[in-house]
Amino acid sequence: MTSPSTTIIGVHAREVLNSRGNPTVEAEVRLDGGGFGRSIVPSGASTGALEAVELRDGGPRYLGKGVLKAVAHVNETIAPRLLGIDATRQETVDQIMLDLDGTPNKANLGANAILAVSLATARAASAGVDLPTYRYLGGSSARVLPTPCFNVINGGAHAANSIDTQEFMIVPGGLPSFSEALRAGVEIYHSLKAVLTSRDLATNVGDEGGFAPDLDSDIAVLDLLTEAIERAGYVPGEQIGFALDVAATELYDDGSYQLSGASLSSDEMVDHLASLIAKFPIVSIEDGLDEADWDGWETLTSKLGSKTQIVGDDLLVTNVDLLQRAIDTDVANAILIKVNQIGSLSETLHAMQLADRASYGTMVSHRSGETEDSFISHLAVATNAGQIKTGAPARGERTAKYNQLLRIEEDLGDDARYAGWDRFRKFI
Ligand code: 2PG
Ligand code: MG
Repeated sequence: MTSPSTTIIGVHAREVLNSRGNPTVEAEVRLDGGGFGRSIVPSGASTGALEAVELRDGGPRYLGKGVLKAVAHVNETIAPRLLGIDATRQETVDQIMLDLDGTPNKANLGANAILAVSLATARAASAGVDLPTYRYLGGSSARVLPTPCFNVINGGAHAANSIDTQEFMIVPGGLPSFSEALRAGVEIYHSLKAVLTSRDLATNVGDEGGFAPDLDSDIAVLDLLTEAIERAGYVPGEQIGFALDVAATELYDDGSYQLSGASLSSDEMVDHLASLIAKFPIVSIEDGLDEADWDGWETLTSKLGSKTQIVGDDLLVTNVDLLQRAIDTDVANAILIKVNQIGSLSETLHAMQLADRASYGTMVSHRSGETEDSFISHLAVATNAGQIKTGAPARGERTAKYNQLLRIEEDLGDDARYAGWDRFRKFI
């Protein structure tokens, strides 16, 4: 019996739209044995300065946000070089593209061009060997359904409201399975809407599907969420915890942090976060400080790192060199994983492997500008990451990921394990 052939015979890209109505790159890869894979690249709003370059056309078309250059790079430069390569050799495929680009940050071809092909290759290869993508990438040990962190209140760069902290997430770690956790998240989301309505607060939503009312402090938001959780019949601190993404790089201005009308030093920010942890069951804090404030991050980690997860996003941008620096200096204890921050699947997996070796947590993440592509759901299970954040349990581009996790849970059957609180330092 011969094995199915996984040789690449076609690579094609086109311009499509993301959830913010901006263009993005979609790529397709075809194999000679019939395998086919497609992927679409997401896009951030609160981006780290050291992220790989998202190539946009400029000019009047789509207000400068067109991606025809990146599309042409796939069709004219990348495609001819990948024909004849075995799609199951992901490292080879990615390395060919990195070499073609030749820059440290993918500025020539664009990380959007490279990533689209990288992920489509993995999809085509899994189709070529007739395996779901999570199993193809993760092998027989892939079976952990991640704990979802639902971003139910949006602020910062993701909403036009008065809330400075970017994301307030509810974390149903105390439920027995992923599907039950999802149900709890949905029930609390609807309960939150009722609480907002009863207070005459707006129920419009931000970029990630969470509500975007005007509230004037982090405590006011967390009090509201506590009420919503209780009204839905759940117990905060037992079944449900909180996670924050402060996205503090966006709040940092001229040496201080502008939060809820106050101007705070780095130490005062840490004190503020410590006071929130003391009052609420917070299991994770992402980007509590600016991406360049490495000294502050050391203080943040030493003061709060034993009590809660400290996640580096803009600080680490899914980059092994920055993660190594964090490990060496005892900064953070978890890394946010965003495929388009680094721009290829192989490099994403390298960052996750390094994090694992250093006992850093890994939270797989969407972007605020998303698409119907649910690759990250497969990635989270393949790597047993144990955590995912992909917005509120509402809006199609967010539910696409949660729905894909439901399918994977069903596919795994009795083998499925729910991460629950496993990956968190819970409420110490
Ligand atoms: C973040 C992300 C995703 P953006 O900061 O973690 O929630 O936002 O995609 O805008 O960078
Ligand atoms: Mg973030």
